[in-house]
Parts: sequence; structure tokens; C-alpha cells
Amino acid sequence: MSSVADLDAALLGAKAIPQLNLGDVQTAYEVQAELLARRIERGERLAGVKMGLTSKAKMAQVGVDQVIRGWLTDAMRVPDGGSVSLDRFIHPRIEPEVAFLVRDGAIAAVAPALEIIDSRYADFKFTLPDVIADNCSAAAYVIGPWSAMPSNVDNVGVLLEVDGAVVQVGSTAAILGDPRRAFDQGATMVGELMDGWVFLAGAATAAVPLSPGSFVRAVVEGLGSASVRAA
Ligand code: OOG
Ligand code: MG
Repeated sequence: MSSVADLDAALLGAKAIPQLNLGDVQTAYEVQAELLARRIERGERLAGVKMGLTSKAKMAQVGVDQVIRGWLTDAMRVPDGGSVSLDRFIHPRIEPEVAFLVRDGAIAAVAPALEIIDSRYADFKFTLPDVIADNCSAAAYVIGPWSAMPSNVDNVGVLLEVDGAVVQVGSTAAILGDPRRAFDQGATMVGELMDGWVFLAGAATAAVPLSPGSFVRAVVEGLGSASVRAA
């Protein structure tokens, strides 16, 4: 099977595959684009962009040290405060994010967010090209309440709570020094950001494993929180 077919089968069947060991980043983005095309063909709608590995905590966790970008679709969105079945994932992890809403190619609003990532590779292990091909491990996302851009977004606290206990602590400063920098880099990488798209700037902290029954909340100081229950 081709890399595209392998990754698509892993995604649809929630079953890990061995690493592909793709040779270069350009090929990887081509595989990523073909996978997205298959999903659009099946009825999903493009809903935005996610950045990955924009913080040192994330780079260290997965051993890859370059900023990457993937796609978000409507099918991946879970309502804030809602529940998500883990049956559709392989070995899900969850992380706190800052989301931007796109209007006229610029940031129209900001929200606290959660991202569920789920590498389609065995043991959550991959090279830079392999994780890019796998849509940067993107699996699902939750967007909290939108706010107008606050006066301070470049150095505010970020907490990840599981069942009421704080499990990760960080700052938006960990995201390239300012999450708006992730937005600018993403805009350059994608070429054009469409009105209404959601833009995930990348996690400020490492991700934690997500298990059934847990209630997870991301709190971004000044912006409120986004939450989800795993079922
Ligand atoms: C890669 C995806 C990284 C982030 O926020 O940095 C990412 C992974 O950790 O598997 O989503
Ligand atoms: Mg992320």
C-alpha cells in the first residue's frame, strides 16, 4: 500500500502502523495533502490550521525540533464542555492550546482550547517527515469562548487540569515567545488563511495521556477555559 493508504487506514481503523520513514519534508506535506483530499472527498470540511512543535516542551517530548503545520476539519471539532469517545483513537494525548479566529487574513478573536493528538504510528514515535505526513498527529479539538484580543496574550499562564488536578503548567510565552508569531508563521506556510478558520498556535506544555472517564480543562489566564470529558 502507499503511505497515503497506510495512514488513512490507521486513521479510519484506529490502529497504529509502523513508521513510514519518509525521506523529506516536501514529500511529507504531499502525503498530508492527499490524506486531507480523501477526507474532504468523504464529506469532511476544512475548518482551519494547526501548528505543531512551536514550544520547547513539545519539541522535547517528541524529539522533533521544527515547527510543523496540519489541517483541522469540522469532523474533528468537539463542543466545549462536551464529551468525546476515545474509541476512534489509538493512544490519545491531550494538550492546552491557544486558538485564533481568522478574519481578513488576521486574528479576529482568541480562545482557550484543547487539542487531542493521536499519532497513527506505533508507540507515538516518528521522524519529522513522518509526523507531517500524519497531519501532525491532529485528532480532535475543543474551542472555549472567543474574546477580543486581550492587551496581554504573549505572557499569560496556561494550565492543564485532569479531574480537577493541575497536571501541566506553562505560559503562552513558550509558544515562539508569542503565540501570534505562530499565527504569522502558519500564514506564511499555508499562503492564505480563510475567513472563519480556527487556528491552533501549538501547545505551550507537553501533552498528557487521555483516558476514558477523565474530565480535562485548559485554562488560559484572562481568556477562561475549554473543557471536555473523555468517554
Ligand atoms: C505532534 C503534534 C504537535 C503541538 O501542539 O505542538 C502539536 C505530536 O506531539 O505528536 O500538536
Ligand atoms: Mg497541538
